[in-house]
Amino acid sequence: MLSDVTTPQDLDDRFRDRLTTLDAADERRDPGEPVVDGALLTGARALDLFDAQVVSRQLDLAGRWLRSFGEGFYTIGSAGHEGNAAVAAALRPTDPALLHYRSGAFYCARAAQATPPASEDDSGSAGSGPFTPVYAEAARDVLRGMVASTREPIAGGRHKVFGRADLAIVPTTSTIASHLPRAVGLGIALERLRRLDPAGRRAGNEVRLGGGGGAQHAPWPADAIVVCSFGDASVNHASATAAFNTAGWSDHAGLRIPVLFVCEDNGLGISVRSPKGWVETALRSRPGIRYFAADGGDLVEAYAVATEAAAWVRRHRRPAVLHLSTVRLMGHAGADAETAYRTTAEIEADLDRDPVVAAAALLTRVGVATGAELLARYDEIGWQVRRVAEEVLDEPKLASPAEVVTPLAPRRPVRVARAVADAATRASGPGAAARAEAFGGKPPELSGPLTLAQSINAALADGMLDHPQMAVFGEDVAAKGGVYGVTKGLRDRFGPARVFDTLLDETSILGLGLGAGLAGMLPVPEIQYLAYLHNAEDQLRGEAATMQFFSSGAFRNPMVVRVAGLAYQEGFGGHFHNDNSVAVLRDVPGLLIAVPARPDDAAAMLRTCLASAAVDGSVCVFLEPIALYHTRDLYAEGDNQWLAEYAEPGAWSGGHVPVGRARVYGVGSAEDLTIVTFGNGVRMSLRAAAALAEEGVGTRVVDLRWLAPLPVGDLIREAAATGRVLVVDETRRSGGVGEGVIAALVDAGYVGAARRVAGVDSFVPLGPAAHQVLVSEDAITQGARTLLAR
Ligand SMILES: Cc1ncc(C[n+]2csc(CCOP(=O)(O)OP(=O)(O)O)c2C)c(N)n1
Repeated sequence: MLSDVTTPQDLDDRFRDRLTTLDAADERRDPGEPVVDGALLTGARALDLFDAQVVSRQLDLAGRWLRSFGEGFYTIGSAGHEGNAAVAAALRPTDPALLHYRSGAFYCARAAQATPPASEDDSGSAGSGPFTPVYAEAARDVLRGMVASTREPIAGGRHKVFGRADLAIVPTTSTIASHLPRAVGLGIALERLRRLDPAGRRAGNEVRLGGGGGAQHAPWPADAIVVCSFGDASVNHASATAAFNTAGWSDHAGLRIPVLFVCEDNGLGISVRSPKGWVETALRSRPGIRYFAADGGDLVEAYAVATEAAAWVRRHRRPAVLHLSTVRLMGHAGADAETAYRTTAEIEADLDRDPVVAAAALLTRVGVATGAELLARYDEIGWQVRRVAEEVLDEPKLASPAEVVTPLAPRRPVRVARAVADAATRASGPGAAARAEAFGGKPPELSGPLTLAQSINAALADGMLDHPQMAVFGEDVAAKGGVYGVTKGLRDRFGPARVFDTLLDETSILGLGLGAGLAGMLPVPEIQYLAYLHNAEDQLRGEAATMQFFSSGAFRNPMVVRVAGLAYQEGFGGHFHNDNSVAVLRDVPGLLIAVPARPDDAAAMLRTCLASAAVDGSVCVFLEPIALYHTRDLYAEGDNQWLAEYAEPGAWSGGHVPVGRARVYGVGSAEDLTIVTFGNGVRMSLRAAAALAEEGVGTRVVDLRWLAPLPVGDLIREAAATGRVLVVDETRRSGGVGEGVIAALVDAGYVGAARRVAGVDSFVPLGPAAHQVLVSEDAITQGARTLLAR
C-alpha cells in the first residue's frame, strides 16, 4: 500500500521491523577500534552518530505529531538526510556552518561535538543513556522552533531555523541557495582577516559577531573553514551558480577561499526530479572547486570523505564541494502527497536506503551493538523527544508587534551620535598624523568647496581611517576609482586588501558584504547603478535585512551599500543608468535608506551610516544621485552654490545628521508653501522656490534625506507650518516615495492641502525624451501655483 510508506507511523514501524531482523555479529567489537577495518570512524563514534541521527529522526516524527493537532508549524524534516551527521563530525564545532533545512542530524551531532561529555556517564557510548543532556538541549531547540516558542535559541519564535551562536551555526532563510553567496563572502572575509595586518583587526583572531546589547566575540579560529549545505535542486538556482562562480573565480584569481559546499542530493526538488547524473556533472564541472562524493547512507564512507574534504579545504584554503547522496523520506513536507508524482517503487527504493537503518545495520553487523540495543536507544530517544515536545507546547509565543520587531533593526541614536563624536576625537587627536598622511598632507577640509562626489570620497577615506575593519569593494571601484570617480585614490591610500574590485555580479558583491559583516568587518560594497540592484535584491531583502530578526541579534551583517542612482544624467540616457525607483527598497523592514543631495549632507550622512552599521549592525543603502555628483551650481552658472566645504573633525559632532532627520531650507518668508522632496528634487525645488519668491511666495523646502525611516516628525512640523504641501517626488507616481509621504501626513492627521508631482509610471527613455517622464522645475512651479490658488 502506497500510504503505508509515507506516514511517520509506518516509517517508524518499518524501522522497528528492520532492526528486529538484523543479524547480530558473532563477537562484540571494542568500540574504541575502527568500526570496520581501516575506517577512520571508531565504533563509539559511529554509535554517537547513530544517536544524533535518531534524535533527528524522532524530531521529524514529533514535528508531524505536533502538526496533527495544530501545535506545530513546521514539518519539513531531515528524514533520509541523516548522513549529514557524519559531515558535522568531520568538521570542527567552531567552523561556521550555514545549513540546509534538512540538517537536523548535523545540528545534533555538532551540539554533541561542541560539548564533549563531562563524564563517562554522560557519554552516548554503549551502556549509558543515549539521550544525553546535550541531545536534550538540541532537541528542545528544534522543537521550540517547530512550535514557534519565544524561547527558541536563535529566532525566538520568528522562524524555524537551525542556528545557534555557540555552535557557530548561522541561521539561513527559507529561500533556497540564498545563503551560498554569504557563505562565499564569509570564506573570503575570514581569509582576508587572517592575512590582514594586525592594525586591520580589533583583536587577534577574534571575529565580531556583535548583537543586541553589545558586541560578542566568537573565537572563530584562524584556520576555520565555512560549511554550507543545500539540496540538489538548489544547485540550479541563480544564487548558487553565482556563489560557485565567485568561489571558482576567486580561486582562479589566487584568492584563498576556505568554503566547503555540501550538496545533499535526494534527487528531488519537491516534485521535480534532478535529471540522472546532472548534479554530479554540474558540480564536477565548476572551475576551481574540488569535487568529492560520498554515499550519505554509509556512515563510514561519508565520514571518511567528509574528513578528507574538510581537511583539504582547511589545508589549502580553497573551495570544495561534497556531493552527498541521500534519500527523502516522508515527502517534501507534511502536506506533500508525494504519491502524486512518485511511484510506489521509487518510494520503496528510498525506504530501502534509510540511512538510520543503514547505520544500525553497520553497528549490528560489526558487533558494536545488537539490534535490540539500538531499538532500545531509538525508543528511549523517541520517548524523551516526545516528552520535550510536550513540555515546549505551552511555551510563550510572540505576543505583540513590539516583541516581534525588537531585534529587527535596533537603533540607538545616542550611541551612534557618540560614535561619530568619538571618531572626530580620534581624527583630530591620536589619528591626526595618520589622517594627514592619508590625505597627503592636505585634508579635505583644506581643499576648498567640494562636489558631492568629492565629499563622499573624502568621507569614505575618513571612514577607512576610523574603521580599520572597513572595506570598500565593487565593480570598478579600485583601479579605476569608480565609474564616476567617487572612490578615486582609495586603493592607493588603503591598499588592495581593503579597497578592491570584484567580479561583475551584484549577488556576489552583496554576498561578500553579508559574509564580511558576519566576520566582523564593516563592508561598504558599491552597486554601480540602481537598476542593477534588482539583479540581486534578495541578498539585501531576504538575507541582510533578516539576519538580526532571525537570530535575535546574535548575528548581524552591518553594511553600507553605496548605490549610484536616480535620473537626470545629462548625456547618458536610458533607463538603466537613470533608474528612478526605490520602491523595492522602501518596504524592506529595518533597511535604512539615505539619499544625500548636497556634499555637506553626504559626508555627515555617510558618517552616520557607518556609525549606525558599526553600533547597531544596521543595513544601510546610501543612494547617491548620480546627476548631482559633479554639480557645482545651484541658481546660475558659476555660482558654485552646490559645492560645500568639508567639515573638519572638530565640526563633525555639531554637524551630525541623525537617522531620520530632514533638512529644511527657508526661501523668502517660508510661510506660504512647504515642498517635501529629496535627491535631485531638492535642487530643482530650491530653484523653483527662488522663482516663486520673486512672485512673493515664501517656501520652505524640506529635504527628507532619509527615505527609510522617513523623517515623519520633521515632515509633520513643516507641513503644519504652512498648511500647503507640495510633494516633489522624482520616483514614480505608483509605488514612489510620495505615496509614503502623503500616507505619513494622513496618519498624523494633517488637514491642510496637499499635491504631488511625481515621475510618470514608465521606464526612463533615452535622450531628451527622458524629460517627458521625469519631474521638471516647471512642473514644480505649476504644482505650487495650483496649490496656492486653492
Ligand atoms: C528561491 C526559492 N524558490 C522556491 C522555493 C520553494 N521550495 C522550497 S524547497 C524547494 C525544493 C528544494 O529542493 P532541493 O534543493 O533539492 O532540496 P530538498 O528539499 O530536496 O532537500 C522549493 C522549490 C524556495 N524555498 N526558494
